[in-house]
Amino acid sequence: MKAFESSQRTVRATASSQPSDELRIAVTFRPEADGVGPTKLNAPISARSVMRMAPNPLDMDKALSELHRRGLETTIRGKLTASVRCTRREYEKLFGTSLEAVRLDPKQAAQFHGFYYPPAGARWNPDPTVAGMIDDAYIQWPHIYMAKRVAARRSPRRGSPRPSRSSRSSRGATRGAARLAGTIPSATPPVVSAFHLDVPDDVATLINATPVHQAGRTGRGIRIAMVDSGFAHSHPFFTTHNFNSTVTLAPGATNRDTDPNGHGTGESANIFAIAPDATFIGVKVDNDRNPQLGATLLEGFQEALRHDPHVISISLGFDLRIENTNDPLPTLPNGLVALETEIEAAVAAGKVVVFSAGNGHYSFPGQMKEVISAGGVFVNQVGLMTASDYASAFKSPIFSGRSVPDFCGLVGMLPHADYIMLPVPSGCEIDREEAAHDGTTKADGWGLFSGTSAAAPQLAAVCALLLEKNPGLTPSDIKAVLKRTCRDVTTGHANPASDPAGVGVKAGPGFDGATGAGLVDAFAAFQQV
Ligand SMILES: [Ca+2]
Repeated sequence: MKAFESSQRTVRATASSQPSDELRIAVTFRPEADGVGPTKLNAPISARSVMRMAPNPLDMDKALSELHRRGLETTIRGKLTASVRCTRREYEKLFGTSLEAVRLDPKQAAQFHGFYYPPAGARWNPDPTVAGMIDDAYIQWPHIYMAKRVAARRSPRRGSPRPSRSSRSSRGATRGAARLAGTIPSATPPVVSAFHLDVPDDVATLINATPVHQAGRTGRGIRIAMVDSGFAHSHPFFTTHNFNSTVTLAPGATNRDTDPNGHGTGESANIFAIAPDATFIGVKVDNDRNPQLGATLLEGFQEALRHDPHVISISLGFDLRIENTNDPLPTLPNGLVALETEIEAAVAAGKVVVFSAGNGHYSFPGQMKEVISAGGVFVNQVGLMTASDYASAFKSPIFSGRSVPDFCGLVGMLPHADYIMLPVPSGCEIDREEAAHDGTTKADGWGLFSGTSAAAPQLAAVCALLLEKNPGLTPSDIKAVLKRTCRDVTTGHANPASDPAGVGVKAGPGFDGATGAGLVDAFAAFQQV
């Protein structure tokens, strides 16, 4: 790995108020068999049925070259879907529509907050040649980072609001970080008074991975891909431990060495805590200069697949909520069907896919049936386990019978889930923002945080330990053995924001809605494979 360079402490560009003219689009295709594409199927797709949706690769080539003629450039191609980009004008012309600017709540921890999308009831007259060659083409929304929470809509707001993202405060923060950019983080965390966990040892101990390591299994030979903001693995914490990491750029992402947000860098330490010798493939999705040009979650997932990973860990997603309510969306938006299709195809190909359950979000893809949905359990100073009230738990109205989460990793409690001391680039967004309450400074390169963003990589790394011992395990074998061997969590409740009643699903003896099967026990599962 390279030495820590000053250029790595860049600050993510402030999202401009004007949506980008470059659109990020997911294209789905018609299968050969009966011609009904995934967005027209009107039903969830399963790992068993997904390959029936596979288009003829030659038809896919023809469709993409037709799109290319109209200005839609393919950025990356998946098994069943493709990602393309074009200008607003090209999209409007090709699909006979007009787009409007959409603005997301600036308090949401989203990739960016403004983009073009067809308004409800917009006209739609696609070019017949292109319409005859594809299933559909949907503009992709920005995803959100699963380290921060969503607030319950029916309970009173508490605490002070987060620092505003107004241009004035953003400029101030940028200046401050630039001034402090000479600071090289320490390989060891700062001392803070609040109870917390350190990586790697405390996380390995509580997930019960330490006896697995003592038995000689550390993830060697297993490829784990993590799709996230970025991975500044030249932070002295990672170089001191000599972890095996490579970083690749998804379409639109810039600079392998930086992570102005800090989310991917910090949460990736959870993987190394559990599977220190796994082959880590970081798929960076953020664009440091213009967040709106970064990779979509679909582009990131497609890039991850190109590296043939055994396990994919993603702490990003979407909050499928009826706007301004505490209620989940009853149907999957068509724009997310391409991502759903590609994930099901990956599971069908034997890849273990782990997503965060959300922090009060009705997370997608975390609510898909065939992914491992990572929830949260908090273990206190004396080892007592309780459901994290920061982590999501809900029944999915989209995927019938699906209860989120499957089981849990380690996640802190409301209000901020300040729980695990994680290494981040000094002066990055997380370093600056968490300093308001986590006992560290704004530029020390360490932050105390978690969220179900921490749980997904912990569970993904446990899966790697099991696969190292028994490479023949299928994704459903792994889910079943982890479920069977979890430690039962009987107290506490999940985040009220992911409960239509606004209370938070309760934990109880046996399988419960709040924690699923409970807290994962790496050694107990390891003994059974
Ligand atoms: Ca800090």
